[in-house]
Amino acid sequence: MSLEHNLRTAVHEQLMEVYYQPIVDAMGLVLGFEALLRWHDSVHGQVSPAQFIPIAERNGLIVPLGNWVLAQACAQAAEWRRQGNKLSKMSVNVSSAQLSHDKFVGVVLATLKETGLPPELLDLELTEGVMIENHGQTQQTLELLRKFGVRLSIDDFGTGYSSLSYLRELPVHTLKIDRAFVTDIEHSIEARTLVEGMIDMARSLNLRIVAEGVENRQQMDILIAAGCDQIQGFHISKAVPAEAAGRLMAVKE
Ligand code: G
Ligand code: G
Ligand code: MN
Ligand code: NA
Repeated sequence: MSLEHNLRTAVHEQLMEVYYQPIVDAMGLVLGFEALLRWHDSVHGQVSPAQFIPIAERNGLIVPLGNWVLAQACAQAAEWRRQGNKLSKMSVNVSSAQLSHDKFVGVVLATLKETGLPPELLDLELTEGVMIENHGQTQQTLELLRKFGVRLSIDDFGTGYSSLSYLRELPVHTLKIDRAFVTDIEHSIEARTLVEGMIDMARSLNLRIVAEGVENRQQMDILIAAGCDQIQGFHISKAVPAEAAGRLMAVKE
């Protein structure tokens, strides 16, 4: 059977799993998590979302799949908080096709209501390309989400468009610096200067900054010294199942 056929079955029968990658502050305390889809197919084995998300975006499955991830992640975050964990955000990736779907805002608000997660704890990650898509619709959707208190992040920052003028206008709370800009900062003065410039710029715009793909202590130290607020990457942890993620939150309120 084709990957696409199996994907359809997996989405309809909810055979996927949501894993959680921690995001920590400068002290290494877990602030929150990024929800990341994982799929183990009986024929194709472990299939990366980098492979199946583009298929789901083409055939429309991304809408039910994305709604399912959103519901899982919000329910999990709300549950962790009920258990007394201090958790300040749950980040969920959102594709262009989801954002432009006319029911998206309604689905987000209904999910928050059903799970009881405060909107300020939900962080939606969108790429630069998605954010600046120029249907007026997109901008309205983003403004509306912000009005309801939901947080927005620019994912893979620095890999998309070269014009930065949009940054001042978008209702964005956080920049996630793509891991391509973190690689090598402990060895290359040029790489380090570039990432420091990105952090300075984000700070001057009053944006929170997450560095992605942080793989060792030296990188983390350099980023924190440069003013980066939040760290994500294999140095802290890869994405893990909910139960393991729950154990990473040491602090109780
Ligand atoms: O975890 P990593 O290999 O696992 O993810 C690969 C890519 O798939 C990343 O670009 C990530 O943003 C994307 N991805 C993972 N989970 C989701 C999801 O639930 N929705 C969307 N739209 N993208 C996802
Ligand atoms: O596009 P997005 O940022 O959502 O993608 C997240 C992807 O990055 C996932 O595939 C995740 O597994 C991967 N990832 C997370 N931390 C690291 C890291 O420290 N190093 C590398 N190479 N990949 C990472
Ligand atoms: Mn992401
Ligand atoms: Na990213």
